[in-house]
Amino acid sequence: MAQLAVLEYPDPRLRTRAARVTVFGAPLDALIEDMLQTMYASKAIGLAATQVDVHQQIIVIDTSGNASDPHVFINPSIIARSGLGMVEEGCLSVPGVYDSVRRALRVTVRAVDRAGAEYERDLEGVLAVCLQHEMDHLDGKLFVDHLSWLRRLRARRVLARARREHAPSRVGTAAHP
Ligand code: K1U
Ligand code: ZN
Repeated sequence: MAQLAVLEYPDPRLRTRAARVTVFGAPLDALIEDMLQTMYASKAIGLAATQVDVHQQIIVIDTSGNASDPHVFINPSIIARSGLGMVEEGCLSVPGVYDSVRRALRVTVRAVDRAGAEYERDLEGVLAVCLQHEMDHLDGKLFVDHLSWLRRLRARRVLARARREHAPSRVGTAAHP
């Protein structure tokens, strides 16, 4: 298993629309294991393949808090939704930015599992919200795209400040003092 690098906003690869998975088997299983490891190591509750620069419709989610309930959604589509609420979200690809997005609180998803078998599942609460967030990634969309321009501006400032604070300090050389 390997921990994968996560793309960060404004990387244009995050805007790629993912293709449907058509080939199942060992390479897909290995990618899913790597995505789960990456999600757990990052203390996240979800991860879309887009975020690790793989542009196929694959999502992993585990909202248990103790890595005990992994869900895998391949080629997902939402076939029913109900209830609306404002829910605070974060994103590994937009580190340090948290804001509220209006989402359906209950959804029914149709997807296929690692073996290629189709299933339907009713989801609610944080699981439903996380699935919508991750499906946006597969469409090349980020949660900040749902915000007003003022809140997006604030998010960009938070990101810029975080990058300045985490940037390695420059050490001068004789040629470039
Ligand atoms: O980047 C991602 O897609 C993962 C993201 C998923 C997500 C979090 C909150 C609401 C919707 C979708 C994260 O897990 S970011 C990590 C984080 O900030 C968080 C972790 C647990 C609960 C809430 C937020
Ligand atoms: Zn995200």
